[in-house]
Amino acid sequence: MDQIISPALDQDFIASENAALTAGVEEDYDALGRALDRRGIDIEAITRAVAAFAVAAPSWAVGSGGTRFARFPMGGEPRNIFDKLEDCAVVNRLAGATPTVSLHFPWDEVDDYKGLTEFAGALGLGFDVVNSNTFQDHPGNALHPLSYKYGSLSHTDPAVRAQAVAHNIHCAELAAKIGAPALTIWLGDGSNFPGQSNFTRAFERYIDSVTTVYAAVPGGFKLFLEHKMYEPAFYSTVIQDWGSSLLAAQAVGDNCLCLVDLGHHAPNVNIEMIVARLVHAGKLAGFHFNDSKYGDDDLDAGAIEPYRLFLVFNELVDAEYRKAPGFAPSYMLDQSHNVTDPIESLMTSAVEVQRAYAQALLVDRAALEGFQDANDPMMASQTLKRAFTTDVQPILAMARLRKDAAIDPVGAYRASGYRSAVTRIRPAKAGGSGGIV
Ligand code: RM4
Ligand code: MN
Ligand code: MN
Repeated sequence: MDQIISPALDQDFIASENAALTAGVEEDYDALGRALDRRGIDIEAITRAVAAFAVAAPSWAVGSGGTRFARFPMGGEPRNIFDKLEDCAVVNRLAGATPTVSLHFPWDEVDDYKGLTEFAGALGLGFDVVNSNTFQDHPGNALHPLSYKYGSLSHTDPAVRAQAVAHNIHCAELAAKIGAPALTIWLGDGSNFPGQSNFTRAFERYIDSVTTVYAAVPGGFKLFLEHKMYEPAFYSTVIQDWGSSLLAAQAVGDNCLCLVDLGHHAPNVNIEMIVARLVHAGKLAGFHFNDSKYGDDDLDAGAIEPYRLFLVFNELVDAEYRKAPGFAPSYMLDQSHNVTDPIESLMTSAVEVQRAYAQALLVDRAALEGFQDANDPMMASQTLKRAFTTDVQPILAMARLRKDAAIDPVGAYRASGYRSAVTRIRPAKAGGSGGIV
């Protein structure tokens, strides 16, 4: 394997990039500390919580994404999971918030998982929840001889269902090899035309298949069901909403939970309320963070609706504050980058997710509860707005500085020349086909 010779991973380089910015960060941090102190908030407690906050990077997001129409490859695209991990290490090194990577199988399959885990460990990375893939065919893969064109876990043909079940069990086995705690199942099963599929029978077949997977995985290992309103199916999707997801998770068992991908809802859906309902049901698996204006746009977190991201975190911090039983969501990014450098986008998203968390930690929960009980909507909404409009940038920068990450991750990344370095090492991939990766 070629050796990356970029300074992006080098501590001295990051320290030298930080040097010119440190005095400004300290000054802003002290000023914010005094302002928060007047509100009865200890800035150090917030900074510690932010520094401890982590969100997994998706292995599939470090290459250029595509639209349905085209894909425009960039220089230095990762050729395999090892290259992807190197890119993810840069994201983590500079932004200091993504110490784990979420793998996608069979895209990321290798022969030697011990070697893969050691390779990741040497880059300072671990593994988070893994993902299965029965939303496309895998030509040449002996484990997938049958086509998923008409579905997978809910397919009418028991042989295709069995193949999809076996793949998910296989993914859980791979997860165990790399120390990943759960498997997320998202599938494209659905229909394009009214009448094409029987809603009830397809849902029952799906539950039956997931129950078979669940019975085969070790106790304590979790299955996350990911709903998505539409795409690739454009009329109906078997697990199209949180209601279907919750019904299925409840039917399958205690360790089967519901994963919320922010881009998988109709516009205007109140996602933060879905979060509250899943917390109530003890079934919130976690998130795929991204942002969107229309559909599953997979834009950077907080790029379009930062207030919505804050409101989601407001529910999460509220659950923490109320000590909701069993509350331990997994956080992952899930994005596709068509016009930006994926490393820059992933760092930006990680920072935005941390920002929403920091803002939500600033909400005066006792005051909010008082305003809610007193039916004072003006003061209640102002309590949220006050937290949201507080500029927490000095907290985020200080948390990064203390972790030896970059105060300005994108600035340091550009100064490092990493993209040009990997472009020299990794030959450009030809091709202009559409598709997610
Ligand atoms: C889907 C969904 C899944 C992800 C794939 C690549 O839309 O969000 O989580 O695994 O894309
Ligand atoms: Mn997703
Ligand atoms: Mn998606």
